[in-house]
Amino acid sequence: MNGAESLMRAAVEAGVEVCLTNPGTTEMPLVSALDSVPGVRGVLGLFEGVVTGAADGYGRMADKPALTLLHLGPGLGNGIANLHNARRARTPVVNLIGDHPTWHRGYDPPLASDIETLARPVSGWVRTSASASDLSRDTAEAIAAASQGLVATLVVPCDCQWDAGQAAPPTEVSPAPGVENGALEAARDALRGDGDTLLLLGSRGLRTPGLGAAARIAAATGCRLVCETFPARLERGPDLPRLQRLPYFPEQMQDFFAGVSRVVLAGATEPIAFFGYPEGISRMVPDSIPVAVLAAPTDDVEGALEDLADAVGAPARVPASRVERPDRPTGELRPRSIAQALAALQPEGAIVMDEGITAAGGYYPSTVGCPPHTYLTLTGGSIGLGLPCASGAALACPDRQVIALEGDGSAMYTIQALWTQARESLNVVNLIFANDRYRILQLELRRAGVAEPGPQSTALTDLAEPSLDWVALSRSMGVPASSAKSADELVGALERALAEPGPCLIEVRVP
Ligand SMILES: Cc1ncc(C[n+]2csc(CCOP(=O)(O)OP(=O)(O)O)c2C)c(N)n1
Repeated sequence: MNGAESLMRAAVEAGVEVCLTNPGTTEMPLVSALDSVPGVRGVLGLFEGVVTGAADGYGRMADKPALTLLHLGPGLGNGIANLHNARRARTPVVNLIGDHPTWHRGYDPPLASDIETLARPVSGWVRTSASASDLSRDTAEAIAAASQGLVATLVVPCDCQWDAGQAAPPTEVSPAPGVENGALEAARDALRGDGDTLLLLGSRGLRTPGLGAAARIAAATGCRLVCETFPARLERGPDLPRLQRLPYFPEQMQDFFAGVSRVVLAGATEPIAFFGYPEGISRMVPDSIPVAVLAAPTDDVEGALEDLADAVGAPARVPASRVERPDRPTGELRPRSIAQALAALQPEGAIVMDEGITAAGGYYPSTVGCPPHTYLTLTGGSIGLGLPCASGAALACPDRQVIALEGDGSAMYTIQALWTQARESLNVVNLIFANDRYRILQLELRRAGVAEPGPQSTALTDLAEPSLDWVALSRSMGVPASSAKSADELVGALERALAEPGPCLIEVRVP
């Protein structure tokens, strides 16, 4: 058994099943260990942003890490934008970064760089293995660290992969910590106060058990249930409470908090403006509104919500109130009709990855009446996550229908994900909102007071020259595709796509 094989065995023993990779020469022993040690499915991504984004989607849905296997500093560098999103989502991910043999690094060969320094801003755990005999223990520890909701990065020099390795037992994963002393009482007292109290949910508070407890709390206290603007993973469905979602723009968020008496945080952090503007506002909850922290995102949020429900004397069960699904839309394509088509057709168990930017704005409110589904969003604002993340979710949940809502500008960052979807027969319907522009940036220009953008501002936010042919792009990577120019065409294309297994792309020609 060489070091690479000992690493792969440690991964299998810790329950790892998938290795997403774009490998190179320094990863060859690890690539061949995927053959000699059965149990880990190797999946090729044609760009590292696809690999890391898919690892994020996989980890969010599987609740355990996938491995990524990347080629030295440049390979990691290409994957950093989506590792940033994974870090913000607190997704378990284990990066294995191949490096030159330990005795070769000092000569500064062309591909040498400071890998740990590249890894640190996106990783909660970083280590470089010192010898082959350390690889299995380092891997077990990386997996245990990642399982706490971290990106863990292990740099694996090539000689450590090919030298003789040894087995190590799996490392125990400690359970999420309980909440701080006094947190439960503070939250309970806040919920007993008069006025409009918000229970702001995030992290595991957005899973079914946490939402069930939150519904009980709301039934007992009359508080409003709210979720973060960009949840990593939110369970939705007719038996779950309908959460209001914090809006995106700061002025909308300020309106949202106007009249609120107090806020209780359960797995969410205090809301901060996504961007700072000249008004100089960062904190979205005004100073006059007290904020009680029931549980931090990494705490046992579900347990804390259950305890809080009991502490406020909540009923054991809260009856669900049903909402009708809309009819299929007809006529012109508009953001509202796109949302309505999805609300009418989205199947039970769907996993929806939303990187639709401006065209998907209506999706969340329109789909309250849909059967149970999971909602994933762009946690770190680094676009190019949607298609990879949807692919990773489909790898984790092959029996579920995945739907990617995708802006055309965002899609172009990691469009190679389509090839991986085709090769792995992933059940993803990709909706590309083809508005031929970076519409959000055009809105931002207007918000910045630019009434008439100049030629450069126009050119730098416009994608129409030349226009992208999404159907051709998709087909070239093995994914069947069609185009929809009206609501009726979208409904027809969606119905056909949802009836077929495997990936498919619909170019949605947003006016
Ligand atoms: C990695 C990264 N680069 C650039 C940006 C800046 N940015 C935010 S949204 C956006 C354009 C999104 O365009 P599209 O996906 O077509 O959606 P639309 O705005 O048209 O709805 C850009 C370039 C970003 N957020 N992340």
